[in-house]
Amino acid sequence: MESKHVICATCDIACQLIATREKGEARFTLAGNLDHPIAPGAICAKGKLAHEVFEHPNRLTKPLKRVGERGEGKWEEISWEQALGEIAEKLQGVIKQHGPEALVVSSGPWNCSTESGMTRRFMNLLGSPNYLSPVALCLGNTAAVNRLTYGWMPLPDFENTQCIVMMGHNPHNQSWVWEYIRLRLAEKRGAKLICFDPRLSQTADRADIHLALKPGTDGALCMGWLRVIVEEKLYDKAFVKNWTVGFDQLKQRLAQDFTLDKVSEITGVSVEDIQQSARMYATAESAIIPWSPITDQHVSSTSAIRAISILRAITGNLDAPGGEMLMGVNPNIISESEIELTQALSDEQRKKQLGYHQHPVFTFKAADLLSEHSQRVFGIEYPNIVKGAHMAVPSPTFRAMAYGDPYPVKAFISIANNSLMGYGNQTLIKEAMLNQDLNVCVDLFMTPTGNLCDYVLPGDTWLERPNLMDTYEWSTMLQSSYALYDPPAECKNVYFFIKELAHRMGLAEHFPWGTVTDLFDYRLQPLGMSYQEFTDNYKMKFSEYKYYNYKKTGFATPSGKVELYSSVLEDLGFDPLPYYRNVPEPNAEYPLKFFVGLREPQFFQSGQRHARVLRKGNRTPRTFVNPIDAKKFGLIEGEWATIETHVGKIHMEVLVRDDIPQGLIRVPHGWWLPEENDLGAFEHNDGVIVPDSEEYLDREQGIPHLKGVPCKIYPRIEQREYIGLKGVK
Ligand SMILES: Nc1nc2c(c(=O)[nH]1)N[C@H]1C(S)=C(S)[C@@H](COP(=O)(O)OP(=O)(O)OC[C@H]3O[C@@H](n4cnc5c(=O)[nH]c(N)nc54)[C@H](O)[C@@H]3O)O[C@H]1N2
Ligand SMILES: Nc1nc2c(c(=O)[nH]1)N[C@H]1C(S)=C(S)[C@@H](COP(=O)(O)OP(=O)(O)OC[C@H]3O[C@@H](n4cnc5c(=O)[nH]c(N)nc54)[C@H](O)[C@@H]3O)O[C@H]1N2
Ligand code: SF4
Ligand SMILES: [Mo]
Repeated sequence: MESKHVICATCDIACQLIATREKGEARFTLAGNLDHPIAPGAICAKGKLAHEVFEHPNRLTKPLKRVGERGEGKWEEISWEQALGEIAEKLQGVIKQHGPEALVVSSGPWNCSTESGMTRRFMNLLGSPNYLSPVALCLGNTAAVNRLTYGWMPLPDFENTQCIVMMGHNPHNQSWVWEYIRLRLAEKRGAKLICFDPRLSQTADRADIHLALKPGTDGALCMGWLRVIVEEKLYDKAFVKNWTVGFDQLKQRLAQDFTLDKVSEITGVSVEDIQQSARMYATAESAIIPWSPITDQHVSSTSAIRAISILRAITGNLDAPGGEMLMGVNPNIISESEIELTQALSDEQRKKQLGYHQHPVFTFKAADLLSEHSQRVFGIEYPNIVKGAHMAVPSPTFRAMAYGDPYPVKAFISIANNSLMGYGNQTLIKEAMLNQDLNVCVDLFMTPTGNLCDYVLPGDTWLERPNLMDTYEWSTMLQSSYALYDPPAECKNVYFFIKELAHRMGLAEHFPWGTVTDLFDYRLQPLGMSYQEFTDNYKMKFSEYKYYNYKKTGFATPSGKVELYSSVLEDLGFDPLPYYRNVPEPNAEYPLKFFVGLREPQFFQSGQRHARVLRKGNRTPRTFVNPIDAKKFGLIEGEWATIETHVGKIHMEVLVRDDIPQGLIRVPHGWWLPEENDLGAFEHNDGVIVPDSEEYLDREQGIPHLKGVPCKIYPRIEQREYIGLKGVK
């Protein structure tokens, strides 16, 4: 029997799987690795059934060139040679006329991870600062905000901790299983669990304390915790004295703006529950607040994430056993950040980054204020932690693409990202794409984004490519993955696309690696091994990590300390202390709120909707409504309803559930119907009803609010026939 290890890249958690096949068999069988040192056995249905998803008849196998109007779905098959030649020529034309900043690339951070920083290398060498990533709405923005406080993004020490705080975040056996297993093992060991969630989620149901807060109010609840911890002197006095700046200002802010009665009013959590939970967290021997995507998607995300990072720091949990580890980049591999050649981008071009002036926290404007400090502590000026650092801001970028303000953007490349559906204000993104001279995407399937493109290029899958993964510059773990098969027909690796385009744009000398394996050989030079040797010898490799590094190096902030009062935010012209802000409250016209989320067990984000094997468990987009609201708004389980905000409307099937509080409904992300002629992205995706005007954007980062937007819901008026699963193979 043959056995090989692979990394699943269907979602972003990267479970390590074992692929086995008997002699003579064509296909490998995939299973979780029971010997995994941290998350034994992790796998979900999406990983297990990857073959069915990837061998699907809808898989793109040849480069396609648009022959009809954009969106009409008429294509001709062309060669890579022709596609690359024409794309390069058009891109050169755009750059000649409008400058390199007229190119925007939106790159899905995870699935194409074998590009190893090449996309940004290409852009930096060309001179475009306008790299965009959907991690702006996920871990990327958290990493940027964490850096403001203590210079890096911490990794929770699940294995040694005594207390875990889950802010909404709800991993389970079909969602981020790798993390779920670590969480369950910690719970089994006796670690306490506190959960913030408006709804009774699986995690909330197991928690020692469930705080059923109102959506969007996590930041305020954290300020309530800080108030209790400061007032009751539950903080680590020596750490605060020696390693922080701004404690007195923080104390004053808490005293003035965050009485417990006020926090209770904002959050809907009782004063006693705030006190009891804060004490449980602060007095635990060690505690973690694992990153939560929920606080990435609030109108006051920056403040919420800052409050979380301050909690970690003043309770003495930074870089401490069972706390939050500040690891720095992996010393065994040339980091993506180094490969990206960020220094090649001139100051003049950096300042043109879209969003730089309005919402600077994850743009170059903030990164430039931290670069010398990162260099001092971690030996790297521009760490691109989780591929979300120093990037352009989505809303200003799509506005520039649509309206040419502040300057024209005329070429758009989308790599392993369903860009049309993966940000706020989908109507604007469509307008933006329609106003381009060139739209290109690289994907496995035709998507609503691809449908608006001029060229659609066929990618390879994680079963078909080698991979090396260094946790997106976040920790010192390195994993490798074998390619089990050759990619079918004309399917190619993202590295191939970038390299070939770069060669045609006059950048050949900077892309000397023939294949992605050559590139991995280069990246592994610090370890003195080739990719093949590494993969034959290791499934994963950890580098030694010692706690309390900061005692030797200080923190990678301007003061060298943990900045409770952020000098970077102050320099950028924002409030240096966390504050609370929310979107407008429901009113007579929009009496409810919706949150985007509760990930679909069967799919990753907007993916896999074409695959019957997964769709049969989840046929249609479904909103969850409380029984009282269902009655009030005339909704019937199993029938279609329309959900409307002041920017758009979409349609979903109704599911009546009593785990949703009254006044709040759930809208899932990523729904379209590949089997329908119009693909359904404008009928069903959350992005259509997510506003991106300033009152719905986080001030400091400009990301949209997904957790509690005023809306209305009513039975669908014009019913429509869907092909449904009949059309799904
Ligand atoms: N409106 C809205 N936007 C969101 C979110 C939301 O809830 N609502 N969630 C945000 C979050 S949390 C995240 S993490 C991001 C996720 O953003 P992404 O990870 O970019 O997810 P998708 O937008 O679904 O696009 C992924 C695309 O990659 C393709 N793909 C999959 N595997 C491969 C591969 O191996 N090679 C290639 N070439 N293509 C591949 C899929 O077919 C799919 O079209 O989106 C963010 N954006
Ligand atoms: N099967 C599957 N797994 C996935 C994904 C997928 O698409 N499919 N996507 C992956 C990705 S990229 C991400 S980012 C994660 C996201 O996954 P999670 O972090 O688990 O997020 P959700 O599943 O959207 O929702 C989790 C909970 O947030 C609660 N919630 C809603 N609003 C708020 C609020 O304002 N505050 C708090 N505290 N709670 C709130 C909801 O009630 C819900 O129970 O899932 C990952 N795992
Ligand atoms: S949770 Fe599922 S989809 Fe995500 S990496 Fe693991 S097996 Fe793959
Ligand atoms: Mo995410």
